[in-house]
Amino acid sequence: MPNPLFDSLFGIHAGKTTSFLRLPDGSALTHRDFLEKAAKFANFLTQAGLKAGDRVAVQVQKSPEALALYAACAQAGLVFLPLNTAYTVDELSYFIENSGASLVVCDGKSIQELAPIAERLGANIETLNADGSGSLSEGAGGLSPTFATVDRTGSDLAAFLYTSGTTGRSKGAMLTQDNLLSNAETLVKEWRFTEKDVLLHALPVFHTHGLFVATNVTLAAGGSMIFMPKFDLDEIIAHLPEATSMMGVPTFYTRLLHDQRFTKELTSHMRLFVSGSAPLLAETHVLFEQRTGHRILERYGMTETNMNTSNPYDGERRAGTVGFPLPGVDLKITDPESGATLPQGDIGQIEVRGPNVFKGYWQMPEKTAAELREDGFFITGDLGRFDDDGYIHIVGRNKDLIISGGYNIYPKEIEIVLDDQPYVLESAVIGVPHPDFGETVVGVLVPEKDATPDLDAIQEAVTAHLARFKHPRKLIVLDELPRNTMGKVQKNVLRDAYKDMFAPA
Ligand code: MCA
Ligand code: AMP
Repeated sequence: MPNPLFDSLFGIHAGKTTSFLRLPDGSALTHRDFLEKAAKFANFLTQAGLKAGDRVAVQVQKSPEALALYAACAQAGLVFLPLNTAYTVDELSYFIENSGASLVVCDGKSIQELAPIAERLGANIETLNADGSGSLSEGAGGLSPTFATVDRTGSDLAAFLYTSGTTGRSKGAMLTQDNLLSNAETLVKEWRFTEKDVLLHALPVFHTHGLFVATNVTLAAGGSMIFMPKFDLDEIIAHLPEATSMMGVPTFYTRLLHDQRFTKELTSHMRLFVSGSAPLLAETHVLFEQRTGHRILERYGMTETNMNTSNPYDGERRAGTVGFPLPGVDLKITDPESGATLPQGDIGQIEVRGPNVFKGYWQMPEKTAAELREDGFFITGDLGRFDDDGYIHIVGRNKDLIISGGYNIYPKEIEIVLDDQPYVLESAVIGVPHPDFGETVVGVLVPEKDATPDLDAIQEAVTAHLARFKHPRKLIVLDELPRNTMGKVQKNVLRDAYKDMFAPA
């Protein structure tokens, strides 16, 4: 019975006794071990009553079992909904409620807080800990290591990824089997992945980059991964000699460059370094080549679209650009006001269309219609231009977004919390350059007349509501916000005023 995503990424490896996941402690999991774990989970999930199309919300630490749960959802036709481990209970409640998840899988440490929420929302709850233990593994342990794969078509939903927006309300991006599979297959070809590849995997597996790019590409190629729980400089340096390739956000590469152990010798055997999720400074690209002799391959994607463009594997990887549209992806630069395609070289908004582009936002037809045109073009909110050789340069954003260490942060979400605090009249949240994270969050507050907001209490309130990576690293109090003649807050003026706040001394 066909299930394109499961068959092409996982099923093809059935019975293989070659390593799929190599763990930092030296142990390894073969494809067969991995698929057996996945099948047991799939049996457990279906016996618990889950049916094709049901959503499974997952907030767990990175582990082989976390990945097996993704495979299990694919095999059972369930919609996998991975969630950042940094999200607070407040944030999680929204995702569980909005998605109508039938099952929540969380770390044992969160069960007390999440169980009442799951119950209120009518979802079951299971635990999966970083070491693979928990009620999910216990329940699945005695079940069959084979599972009759559930029939699906390419247009069926495979995953939801939540992405925030300018209104501060997160939207569930609905990704189909075809979206994920077409992109993985394209990237395998473009980046020349084969079964000989060993990918150093230090990204989280709850976002596109670590899950649908790094993992799916390795699976589609039949390669293996050195599966690190997180980015740890010492561990990366220790395991680089066993790898052929690595994918990371720019912070990975700037941190490596700051370490003198990261040398040409250490990387001479490597085939490929890929960067994405945030702009890689041309300066980092150049320093990396000087140090290692490798040119980082930069690509550009989004949660809603997976990967859109890539620098070439063969041919010039041009610093400061994101390369060319991937095969099958149409990309145009348009006038943000009229939507008309602009002449070659002009700066405008980037729109993309292709098999990679998502199906829309879950139960948000107006938001979908505002960003996804009827002819299939998705308005990315990024600003860019083609250069004379057809390379795409991303020059800015037409959306109020901060990217810190590869994580997206929508200022509105933070402003809503800040505006709600005692003695705060209004606020503006901006991103300023940061040497490690690329950008970081700064909150500007205007107090009510003759009042003095308590900044410590405000930080506490932020902590209660929002994931740590979204917290302002600095709060600034101003008498008023700069505004243009239309009354709109001029965030560019604020960004300019505080641009050197985190500059190295
Ligand atoms: C951790 N912290 C952060 C971040 N990460 N703060 C701001 N931005 C971050 N990205 C917090 C920690 O909670 C900690 O808080 C403090 O900052 C310092 O943590 P540190 O130990 O330095 O951080 P880390 O644990 O080493 O993590 C940094 C990291 C990580 C390795 C850059 O954030 C990471 O793996 N980022 C990758 C994100 C990613 O996968 N993005 C892809 C999205 P405290 O002060 O309490 O100690 S997919 C996407 O964007 C599209 C589709 C695409 O094109 O790929
Ligand atoms: P997300 O919402 O997490 O999917 O992040 C997508 C956004 O990350 C894009 O809209 C871009 O603004 C940004 N992005 C991803 N890759 C790159 C890149 N190589 N250069 C610049 N920005 C990027």
